[in-house]
Amino acid sequence: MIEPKYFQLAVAAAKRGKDTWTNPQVGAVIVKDHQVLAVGYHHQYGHHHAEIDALEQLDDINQAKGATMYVTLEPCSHYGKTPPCAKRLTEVGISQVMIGQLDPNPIVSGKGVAILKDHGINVEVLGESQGLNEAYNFYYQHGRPLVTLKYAMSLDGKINGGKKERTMLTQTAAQRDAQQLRSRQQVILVGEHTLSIDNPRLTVRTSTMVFPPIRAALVRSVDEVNPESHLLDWSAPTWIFSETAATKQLPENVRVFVSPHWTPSAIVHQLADEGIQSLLVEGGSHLQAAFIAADLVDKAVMYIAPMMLGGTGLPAAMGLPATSQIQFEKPVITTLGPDIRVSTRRA
Ligand code: AOF
Ligand code: ZN
Repeated sequence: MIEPKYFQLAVAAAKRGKDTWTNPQVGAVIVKDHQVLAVGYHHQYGHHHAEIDALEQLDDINQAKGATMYVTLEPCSHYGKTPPCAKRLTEVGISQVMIGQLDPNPIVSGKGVAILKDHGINVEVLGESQGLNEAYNFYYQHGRPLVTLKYAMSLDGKINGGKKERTMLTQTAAQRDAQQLRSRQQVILVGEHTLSIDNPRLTVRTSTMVFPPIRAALVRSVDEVNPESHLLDWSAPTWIFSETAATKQLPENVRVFVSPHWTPSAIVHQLADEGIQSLLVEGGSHLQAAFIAADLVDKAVMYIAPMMLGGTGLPAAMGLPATSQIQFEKPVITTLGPDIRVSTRRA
């Protein structure tokens, strides 16, 4: 019988995984005679999987004999960076495995369960992601990254004070929150105007990351990118989507993708080919409108600052008439210092 409290423990452990990069966050708990013997999780991309980490927490590997493992994701069946977890569970004598969700990754999907069952292990699958690995699951379900639109605006819908330089609208708490949002993304994209006017760093400064998000920009010509742009510094990898190839030397952390006509759909599919599961579109308004028009918005996070910028012709949150309508779920509204965050997902 599945006991939810052990799953909750496994989910909490999974969430401790940082820098799992394109791998899922996974937690595992070993239980015997109503006692929790070990709790493990996937700490970081390339490190042990959660099941192995849990086995390593046991005082003695013989304790695994006849024990039940609760694991948030189906144990893997493939030889990747580490040998298959399902095989290891059969070797150490685990007798029951309670699984949160099947692994949507086709290299594993169903095969892990099959290995366990073939060895007489009793397997139950809850069939729930328990809120974990939203982008990972989305990627395997839809074959493309989960796209989140993020922007900050004034009460009158303006995103910039119009002096051809960056306007900070929100205060510290909202800025920190936006950093947290960044830290959960694999790629952060901006358009040409934002690149030249804001000169963003697109880095995560609230925590140190082994695999920081890749910074990306859509430009007409990579040769025209200001060599002083923060995006060309070495703090994280940078991908540039350009209509023309580079004729100048670029730093080694910069990759250029060339196509005569980049559309949101072409960018998203290029990212999918690169195995990218989550994309944050940070601005500016034209780029965001293009994603809406292409019907490529899965989530939206908007920060609203309690000010009106007034003015005529100031850049507004959406720069172009977006030709599609997208219905979103009832948003979650949070106050962050003096600012408001509205966050929602596609209905
Ligand atoms: C598990 N437990 O904790 C994780 C799993 O690159 P590798 O070799 O580490 O394999 C990555 C794949 O393994 C990943 O896409 C997913 O299918 C599975 N991740 N599986 O049993 C874990 N992180
Ligand atoms: Zn594994």
